Amino acid sequence: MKKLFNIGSIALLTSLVIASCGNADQGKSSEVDHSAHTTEATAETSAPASTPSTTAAATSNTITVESNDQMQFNVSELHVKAGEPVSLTLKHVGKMDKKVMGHNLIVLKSGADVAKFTEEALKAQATDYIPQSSDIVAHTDLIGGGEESKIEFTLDKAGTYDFICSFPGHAGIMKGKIIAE
Ligand SMILES: [Cu+2]
Repeated sequence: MKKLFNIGSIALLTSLVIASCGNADQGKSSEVDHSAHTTEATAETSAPASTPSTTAAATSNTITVESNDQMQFNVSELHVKAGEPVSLTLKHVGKMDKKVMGHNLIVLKSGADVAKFTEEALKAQATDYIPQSSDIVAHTDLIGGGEESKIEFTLDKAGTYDFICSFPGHAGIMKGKIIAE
């Protein structure tokens, strides 16, 4: 029964330890310390409970990705189910025109040469920097501030797929991975 509380109580115990460090006048602080150490040691071997989960989005085939005037996507890793349709909406939450700070989101085939693709994209100004390429799984439109573009696609095979914004100069920062499971 005691083990059930291990994971959930790490944060509490940590704060107790911190509190006890700061409050030397607390008579029971050493007692708390001992239990904290024991619990932490157990938790370490049982589960990666303290792994940060802020960027690891839950697996979902309905996705909204935001892009902004600072040349950023708000996510770098997406998890979807393989073999099922994915509905992805790209939003530009900034204000700048697409000619200056345009964004798109291009999903590339697993194993595609991203650097090579990015070079090809540079030459494709006439088609909003979306080149004729067999490496593309799906792509949104190029959008500017306040706009959005929605696409649907299916990643048939489990694996890792790169996504980028192909607007000139953006792919180095505006990139990420879709993991199909
Ligand atoms: Cu961009």
